[in-house]
Parts: sequence; structure tokens; C-alpha cells
Amino acid sequence: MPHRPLFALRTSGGVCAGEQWICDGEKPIACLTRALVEQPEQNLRYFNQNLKPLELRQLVLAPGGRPLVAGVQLFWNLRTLITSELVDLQVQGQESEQLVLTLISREPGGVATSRRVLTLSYDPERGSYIYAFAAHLEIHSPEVFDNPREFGGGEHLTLQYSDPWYCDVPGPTVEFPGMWRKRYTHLLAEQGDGSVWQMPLNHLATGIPCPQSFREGGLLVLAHDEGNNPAFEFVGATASRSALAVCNWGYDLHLLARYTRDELYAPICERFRVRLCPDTKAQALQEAAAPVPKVEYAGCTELPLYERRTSFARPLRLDQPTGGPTDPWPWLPQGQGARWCRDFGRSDDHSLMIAKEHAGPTEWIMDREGDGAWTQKWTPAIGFRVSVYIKTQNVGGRGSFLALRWDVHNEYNPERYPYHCSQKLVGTHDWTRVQVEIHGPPPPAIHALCLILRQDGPGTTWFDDLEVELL
Ligand SMILES: [Ca+2]
Repeated sequence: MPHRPLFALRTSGGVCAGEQWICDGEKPIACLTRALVEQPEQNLRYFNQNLKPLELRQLVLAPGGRPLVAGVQLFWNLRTLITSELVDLQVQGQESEQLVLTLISREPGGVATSRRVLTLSYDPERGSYIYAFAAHLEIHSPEVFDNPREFGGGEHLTLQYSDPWYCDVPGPTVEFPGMWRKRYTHLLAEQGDGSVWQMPLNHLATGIPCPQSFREGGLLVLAHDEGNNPAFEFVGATASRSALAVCNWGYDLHLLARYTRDELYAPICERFRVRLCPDTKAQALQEAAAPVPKVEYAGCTELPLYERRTSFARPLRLDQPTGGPTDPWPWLPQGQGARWCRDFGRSDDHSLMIAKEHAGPTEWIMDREGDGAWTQKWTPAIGFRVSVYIKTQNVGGRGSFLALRWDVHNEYNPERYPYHCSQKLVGTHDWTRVQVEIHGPPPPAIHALCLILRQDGPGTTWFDDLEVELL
């Protein structure tokens, strides 16, 4: 018997105001939310500018399936302005095979009004729910955007119609008890020129050129988990007008559309669908995909990946998906003379090295240890004890050392927290173990701990056999 859907928007019972879920029969398949989003997600996802975002969350794409898309934003990001204020919600087709939700929101200053229409249906051939979104926008004061400051001499203005993100992506950045399963390795897309684009998931490849248009009806697919590959489908004129940007935090997708000056003065509508991509299609896209372009960071095509106990021997290859059950971040060189040493170390042939003649600091940093960077949850009692072995040769200045620092990433939140430093080694020392601790509660809005290996002065330093212990 083919599945017959019976959709409804329901309010669940609760202590006070209940949650709103779209249901298929008795089964909840997506949550309509306008809840207060706290730190660190508020900072990282909404730039502290949209405290109660209007979103569809935990989208199930097949009857009986698990949620595959964690969130689809139902508002417009108009440069620095957002249609953040909910005006109305209209529901049609309750208890039917096609549910239509119309969500009206406005930019609080009165610049624009958004009318986001979700039409939910079921495609029995693909065994997939179809979440069809129409993102209408009426700009009441186009002059706000139609000026030299916003266009900057270009012919088009870019506005963001959604910023969706996935379930289970990225994988956990370190191994820990109770961690979720890593399932995906690639993003694939059918571009406007007919070619197929691929991006390996490894945090650093998000810098490769992303699609600047899509084939009409083209797909953007997260792959490869059998039977569970979510797709965004670009409908009609939206396909050629859309560009994609991918954020390395969690591979969330910035869906952007380009407009001429004249187009800002007329009603705007972008259309996209969220649905399952058949496995055969995902495989065909992978086989047809153009090669991954060279990916570099500070001249490196591979970097040592972060582990809580490391000899700095394992590489993160920037043009490939990360293997294994985790999705780690790499150690990053900052400043002159930082080199990943592949022929010398304490217990093997790998270490992190800084060698330079001039004064001042160079660092190796890893700034993604923490529950805002996909590890286990923190409590206020969190603390870290970190140790590393340091070998120095003729180091002058303030010396070589390990440091820890609470860390927050966002232009709206300056990095204001102090370095907690270990013993500093000046001169020439054989392998010497240094250690430093940092104790919670972390300051507000903090999402991670930053680990720093620093040489402040001329000379040569090797760092090896790092250990991170949660207290
Ligand atoms: Ca080593």
C-alpha cells in the first residue's frame, strides 16, 4: 500500500505554550519555531541580530525517517536588515494531503515585508515529502538598497532568502562517549552551466568557489548516506539567480539571490523545494562531478588535525573529506616561520615547528575545542588541563610556551579573553613538559577553548605530544 499522507499543523500540549509541529497523521515531521535562541548559537548563526528566529526545524523527508534538515530559516536577510518580526500565520489544508502555511514577517523598521509560503505534499514515486517554499518579498523602500553604498559599483545586489543547515553535520570534532554518528562526506550541486560541483566536507574546503547559479530544477545534495540524502531543488528563475555560500562552522548553506536595481522595485519571489535525493542520483552526481580544485591554507594543502592526544602525525588533506568517525579541525599556522615538521619529533617524525630570526610572536593555534564546536556538552564546571613537550634552540625574546584562552568567533563579539600561559622557555632546552589549566565557568557567549603554541622571539621551537584532559 502506498503511503497516504494526512497533514496538519498541530500544537502539542505543554506546561505553558506548547510547540507547533507539522504532523503526518500522528507522526510529527517538522517543528515550526520562533523560540529564543541562546549562545553560542545566537552569536554563530544569527550574529546576535535575531533573538527569536522564525524557522522550520527537524524536517523529516520520508515517512518513518529521521530528521535530515535541522533548520530552514523562514525570513529574509537583507544585508544588515532582517524580516524578523512575525505578523501573521495562515494555515490552509488542515487534515489533508496538501498543507499550506503562509508566514508573514516584516523588517521592524518598515523597509520590507516577507510572505513565506510553505506547501507540503508527498511524492509517492520518490517516497519523499516535498517542502515547497515560495519566498515572497516586497521592499517598501528600495532606496535603502538602491544606492552606491550597497551596490558598490556592481550591477547586482545580493540578498539571502534562507540559511538552512543539516542534521548530523558536521560530524563530532573529537571522539567522546555518546557522540553522534558521522554520515556524510560531500555536497554536490547541478550548476547553471551544466557541470556538477562537489565540495568535500572537511571544514577547510568551504573556501573553494561555490555555485553562482543552478540548472533550472537543479539539485544541491548532501551525500552519501543510503536512503537519507537531503536535496534542495531550485525552481524556475530562482535557479539562475541563486548563488551558494557554505559556512565552515557546520556546512550550513547560505542561499543568495542577485537583483538588478530595477528588480528591487517590483515584487520578488524565490522558489525552492526540500526533498530526498534518490541514491542513484546522488551516485551519478558524484561520478559526474568536476575535480575538487586545489585547497590551500597559508600555502599548505594539508595540515595536522586536532586530537586530544596527538603526536601531530595525522594530516587533514584539505581537498578530501575527512575519514573516520570524526570531523576534526586542523591546527593553523599564524605568522612567519611556522612549519609542520615531518622529519623530527619527540617520539616520531612529526611535530609543530616555529623557526625564525626576527622578534615577536608566531603561533600555531587550534580554536575549536568545545561544545560550540561539536564536542560533548559543557557544564559551568568544565575545565581543561593541557600539556605539551617543548624543545627550543637559541630562543630569545619572551620565549616559547603553551597557552589557553576562552574563545568566541564573531565580528560582533571581540576576542577579549586573556591568555593563560604555561612556563616560558628561553634559550636552549631539550624536550621539556609544560602544562596549563583553565577552569570554568566559561564567560558568556563562549563557544570554544583556543589552544595556542607560541614562540615570542627569534630562534627555533618544536612542540610535540600534546594532551588535553577535561577536568
Ligand atoms: Ca610527534
